[in-house]
Amino acid sequence: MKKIAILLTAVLVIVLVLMVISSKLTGSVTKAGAKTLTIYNWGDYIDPSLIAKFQKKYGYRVVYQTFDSNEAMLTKIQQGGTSFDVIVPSDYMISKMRGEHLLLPINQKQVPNLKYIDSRFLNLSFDPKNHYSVPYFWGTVGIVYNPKMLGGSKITSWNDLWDKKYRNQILLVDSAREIVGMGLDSLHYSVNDTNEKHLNQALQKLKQLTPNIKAIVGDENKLLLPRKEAAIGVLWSGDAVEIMDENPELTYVIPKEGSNVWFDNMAIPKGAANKKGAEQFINFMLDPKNAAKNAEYVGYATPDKAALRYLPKEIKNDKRFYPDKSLTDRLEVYDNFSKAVNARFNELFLEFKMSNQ
Ligand code: N2P
Repeated sequence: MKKIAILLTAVLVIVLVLMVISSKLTGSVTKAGAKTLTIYNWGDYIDPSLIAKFQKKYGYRVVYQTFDSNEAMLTKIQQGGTSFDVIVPSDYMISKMRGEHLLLPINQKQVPNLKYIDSRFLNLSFDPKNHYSVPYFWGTVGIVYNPKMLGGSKITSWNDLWDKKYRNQILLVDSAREIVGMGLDSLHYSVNDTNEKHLNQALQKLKQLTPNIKAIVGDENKLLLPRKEAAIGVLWSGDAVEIMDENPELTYVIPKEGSNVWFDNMAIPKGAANKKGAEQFINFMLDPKNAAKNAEYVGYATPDKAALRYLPKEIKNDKRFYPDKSLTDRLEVYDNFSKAVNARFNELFLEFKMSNQ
């Protein structure tokens, strides 16, 4: 009898040890037994109540991490080490990651809510059949400013920013592609221009903006601009919405020389530990009510056509943030650059930043 008890205890111990080892290996089962879903998204880019709702509905534990540029996200994925289930790259980054085989195909059968997405945002050149990406938000790069602080002056172009009267008034978003792109646009070149002569001209032009720059910042712009620490911000459209909600004195403009229009997308990276959960999450975010709630919270434009009916008129009819196709057709989507060109853009941005210190 004693022998049997010892044997049973030994078997129990072995089973427990194996369970612990296997949960460590898969990495996606928590001690409580709930599977985890690891999301890697831009900062300030989701209504937290939706994460809570998703956890409750599907029983997953969500681990949520953020990044502030496509390039930072890519580096982290390339390094490996952490396995993410859902990531949110922009258009050109989807092309790059597809090219590097860093994305898993999405099973569209698991994402029936894809039917709610406006066809204007489907089958775009970076993922012609949406096999690897599902639209999340879209927007532009532009200028938010406080006319009152500028004595009623109106800003309509990138070149207005170089006006001497805006000394120490500008906050720039801390992102190479956007700022080098602004330099190129101000010279009436394409944001995708890689001609070395033009890039140098853009750098020289950007350096001339230095006296007007107060700081180069990330999401802090959403604190500083409403508080009138600066009068002008170069940033992404939805951040302007948040800023204008805090302080209605500000307004947003897409500069007349042109700008970038971008599309951010949910995707599943290679090595995802919970692909099924990732597809459930993607589908959940496309549910019209959830998409509307998210859009209202973060301020960015939703590509979810069925969500629009749940959004207040002032939001969905605001052409500054929901520009018509006729306007966005005149804007540029970023090309997917080679490693070398990317490195060149980063280098130019760094040199520009150094001249601001
Ligand atoms: C979120 C900004 C993301 C917009 N704070 C640019 N892709």
